[in-house]
Amino acid sequence: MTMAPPRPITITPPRPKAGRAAQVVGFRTGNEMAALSAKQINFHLMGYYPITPSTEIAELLDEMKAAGEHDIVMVPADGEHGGAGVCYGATTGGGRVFNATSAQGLLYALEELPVQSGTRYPMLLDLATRTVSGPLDIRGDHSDVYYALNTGWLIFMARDPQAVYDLNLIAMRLAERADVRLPAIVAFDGFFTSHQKRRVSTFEDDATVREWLGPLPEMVTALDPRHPVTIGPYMNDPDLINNKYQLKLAMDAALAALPEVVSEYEALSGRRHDPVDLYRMDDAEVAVFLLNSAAETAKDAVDRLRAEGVRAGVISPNVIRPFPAAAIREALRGVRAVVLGERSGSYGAHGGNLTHEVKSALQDDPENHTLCVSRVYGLGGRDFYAEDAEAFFRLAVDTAERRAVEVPFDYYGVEPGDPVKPRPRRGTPPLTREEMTSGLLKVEPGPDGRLKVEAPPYWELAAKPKRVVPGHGACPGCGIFPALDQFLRGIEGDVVVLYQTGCAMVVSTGYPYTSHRVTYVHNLFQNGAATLGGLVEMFHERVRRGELPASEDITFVMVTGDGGMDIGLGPAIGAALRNHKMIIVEYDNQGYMNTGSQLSYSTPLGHMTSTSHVGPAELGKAFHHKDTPQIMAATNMPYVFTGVEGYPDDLVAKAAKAQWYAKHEGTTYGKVLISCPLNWKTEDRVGVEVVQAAVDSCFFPLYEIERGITRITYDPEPIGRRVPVGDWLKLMGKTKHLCQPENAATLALIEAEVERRWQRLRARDKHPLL
Ligand SMILES: Cc1ncc(C[n+]2csc(CCOP(=O)(O)OP(=O)(O)O)c2C)c(N)n1
Ligand code: SF4
Ligand SMILES: [Mg+2]
Repeated sequence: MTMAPPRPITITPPRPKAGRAAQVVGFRTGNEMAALSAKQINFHLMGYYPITPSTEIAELLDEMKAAGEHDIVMVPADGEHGGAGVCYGATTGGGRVFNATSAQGLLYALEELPVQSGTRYPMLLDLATRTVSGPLDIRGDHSDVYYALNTGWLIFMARDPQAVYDLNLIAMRLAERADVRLPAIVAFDGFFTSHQKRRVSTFEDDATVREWLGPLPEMVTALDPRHPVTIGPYMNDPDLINNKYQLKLAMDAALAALPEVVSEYEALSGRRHDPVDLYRMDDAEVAVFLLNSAAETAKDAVDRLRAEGVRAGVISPNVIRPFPAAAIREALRGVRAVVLGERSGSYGAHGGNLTHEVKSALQDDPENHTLCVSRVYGLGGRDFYAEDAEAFFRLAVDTAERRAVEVPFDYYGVEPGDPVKPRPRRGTPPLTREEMTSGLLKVEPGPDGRLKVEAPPYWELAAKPKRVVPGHGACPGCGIFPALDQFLRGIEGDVVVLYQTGCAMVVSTGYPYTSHRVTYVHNLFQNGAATLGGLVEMFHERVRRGELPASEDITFVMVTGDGGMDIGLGPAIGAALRNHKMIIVEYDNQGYMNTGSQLSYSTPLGHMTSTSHVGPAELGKAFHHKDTPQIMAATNMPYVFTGVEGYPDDLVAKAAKAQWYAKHEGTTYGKVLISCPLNWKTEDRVGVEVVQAAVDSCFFPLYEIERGITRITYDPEPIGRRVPVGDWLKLMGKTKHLCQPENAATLALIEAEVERRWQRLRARDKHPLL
């Protein structure tokens, strides 16, 4: 069947206001400007996932949403891949869509980006740039945005908070043009721009922004049943190359239309953002080519050098897709030497990506004799001061004087290690298997097919050394390490741990130091289970091949936060279904704490977080907490448990069982509720009390599922300790509002859900087939 032709598209070109619009002056960061422009555009939807340093954008928009300041549907995705999917789906529904991310977030979403551009649905993605892992570093460079160069998205570079705002509006206008229809990225420097306040002007009236964009152009939509369409059909040659050629034509059209859009924006705002920002380039003999905030720094250096008589200038594109090759070629016409500084390498390519694009632009001008020197600088947020810019200019001057490029490509700012300085020494000796084997824990299969654990009172295990030594940077009152320590005491012998990204990982390692006395591996929190699964299989294979001694006996433990069981749920389920012999232990603090207290899917209904605010138009998190133990149990893994620090004997016995099953049968999983004073807004010392109330209210029941059979290991009811859910909620700052009479309906919903899950658990406890 051939596809029905889509409904003809009619576009009403938006008409800009004649003359300047009223503006207000403020003092804002790049993230604030991103959020404000999004609010003023009043996107239909934002799909997002938190990642530093872009997280604030969603947080600010959520705060505004709670206050009723915009109508954007805020969709907290389960990861950036999901977020990009949410955005793509929403654009096929014909509305305006927004996303914001950084670094790994962009990379995790990357494969969706060509889907978006290939089907030509415009949207806006704000990228607070950050270096790509590994190693993990949250500060800014351009290694993330460079990955997007081949995705078919327009890419704008915003040098300061004002440019973030302006380019968001320019990008949307350009992206929605009938001859362009491409998604757009606006990239600004993580922390340098995302978090530093600058003086800015913004349109006083949101209507000005909406008029600037005009009505949403009509596009092929999935929401018109009378005109059914096929979006994203399977496509072979010769059509595919034609499709890609159309993308190229759209980029050409964008480049051609940009000056017009820029001029119209200038008429409205008084600010001009040409495709290439040129500073004192009219008569420049030497120049530096830099993106974003570093270019601003270099302008100061230019003024100093000009006073010395050096004819220096700065070239800095405001857009890199489409690449303004002609404008750059033109700007470099009379320049004798240029230093091309890039905040990202392209390993093995003898220069960053844009070095080659500038060189190829110059190649097309037979008259051009500019000498090009390429330097990678400022990786991982390394500062770039005016002195660094001056060093670049001196390099350009030197090159011009020599009339030759001495070192065409190098890294700038690399510090060789000091060979005299002693290497950091191991603070504590490696643990021996003997000292980690107390011999006090006995686990054996019982007659009913379930394991019998003989364990001493917890205090008798206290002699066992800690596998994580004190000195880590967890907050006072944090429950992570006390709970993990209890759990790990139930595990005998050698352990290899894998930590997914989260507080536990961040506060316990910081190159060149570590708090771990056992071998520790990190992988990003969407993929730890797969990684540990690979390591486990390698271990067994090397033992089988005789490459490792048959006596080697290691227990593999993955430590994850609750957030890691959102974004990493698929790989965790995959590991469980493949049944790798390992333990997954989740510490649940009910939020993404490492990135500043955003909601996770384990955050319960109504709880306040930085992405689930409480205000006239929003009452905390909008959906119930994820029942991760039940999800994992559905993989039919041999052993699932829940635990808390307050019941050490219970937790140790469960750890011992988890170890037995991980050795003999396959994957086991446990969820441990830990106190987090920061997220829960409690005093440091009350963590145990709050966790106890969570258990006694049956919000967090203690139980295990062993070979499919559920057993409640602590029942507060027969001993008269059951308390209402409200008694737990009133203990935390993040939930106090739920105890107010006006929020009784939400409290009732939470109570009903807790009760439903508890009664189901009790039924399962009583009936082995449930
Ligand atoms: C792909 C990707 N997206 C987002 C992030 C940012 N990030 C790192 S840790 C984290 C939250 C972790 O939450 P959780 O697993 O609950 O651990 P916690 O921080 O609460 O200890 C987030 C959002 C990232 N590093 N990589
Ligand atoms: S934010 Fe919470 S989980 Fe993270 S270290 Fe602090 S108390 Fe612990
Ligand atoms: Mg968490």
